[in-house]
Amino acid sequence: MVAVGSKCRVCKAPAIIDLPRHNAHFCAEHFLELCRRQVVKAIEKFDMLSKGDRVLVAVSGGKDSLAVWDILIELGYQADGLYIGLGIGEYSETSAVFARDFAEQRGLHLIEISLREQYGYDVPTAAKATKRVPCSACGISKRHLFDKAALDGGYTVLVTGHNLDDEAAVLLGNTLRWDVEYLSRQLPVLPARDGFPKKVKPLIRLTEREMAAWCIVRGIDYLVDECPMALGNKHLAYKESLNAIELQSPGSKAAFYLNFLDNMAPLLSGRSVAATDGLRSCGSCGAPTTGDLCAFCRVAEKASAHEPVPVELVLGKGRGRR
Ligand code: Q46
Ligand code: ZN
Ligand code: ZN
Repeated sequence: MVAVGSKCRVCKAPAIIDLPRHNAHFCAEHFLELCRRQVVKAIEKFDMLSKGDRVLVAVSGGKDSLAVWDILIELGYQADGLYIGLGIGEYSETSAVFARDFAEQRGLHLIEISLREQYGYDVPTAAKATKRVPCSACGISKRHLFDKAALDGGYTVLVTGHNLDDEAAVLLGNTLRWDVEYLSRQLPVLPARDGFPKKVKPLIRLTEREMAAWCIVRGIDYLVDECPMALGNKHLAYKESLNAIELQSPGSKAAFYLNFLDNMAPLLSGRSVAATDGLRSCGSCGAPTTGDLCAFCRVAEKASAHEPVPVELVLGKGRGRR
């Protein structure tokens, strides 16, 4: 991770990581400090959280969501975790173990929801039954259950572990299509509104590599494997393209996304035409929707009536847009 003999920029102790975009090396202690500082900066700048908030962290068992939960607890926030069993074969079984172990070892509260046990379907079956790409069926299910768990549990904010790489990749995709609607909604904070909790992304100033390093230094075991459904999707290709640019020109990725937030997002504010008025209650679950039934209930209705589909049948079909 770092050249032999490199020294920490702050204390001159042997470095454990080099961060080309900061043009510096760091020891373990000062690397952790830098990560905490970046999270605090994001939280303060975008008014994401206050100490009185009851925080619910969406936890997947991967590095980002466990790291953000860990950092928020360290920073003194009151934060519970939420894990959703998506039924994606071995990937889901293993990810659940990492999420549970993390919570148990630290005495934290983890809420668990199983799509199959509680709603009678899983992501592979939903993909097949609704003829959607798996990530689209998955996203609809996760978003609905995150919102519901946050509101039912009386949480004031829902936190997700989206990092700088994730957000920059989505931004690249939206920019390549000049998708003004998506661009105008690509913000690190979505305020609470009727039927939706406030949603925030405190890791937007930290990269995937930094979050992996955070977990290693802090002794957090996480699921390294990507979801098998993500294989071959455009999002990964965008990440690779941005990494190639970053290698040539360190700091480009952060500038691309963070300067978008500073310079471009304000120009787009108010451009979203997504229906915010005229929402009514879903006839089945009561969630806000434009139709009679919300997207989740439509997916759940079809998928739960379908015979279970093994994960291998729908592998590598790619992810929908966010
Ligand atoms: S879990 Fe679900 Fe992701 Fe897997 S099926 Fe796609 S959306 S890739 S973050
Ligand atoms: Zn140091
Ligand atoms: Zn519904």
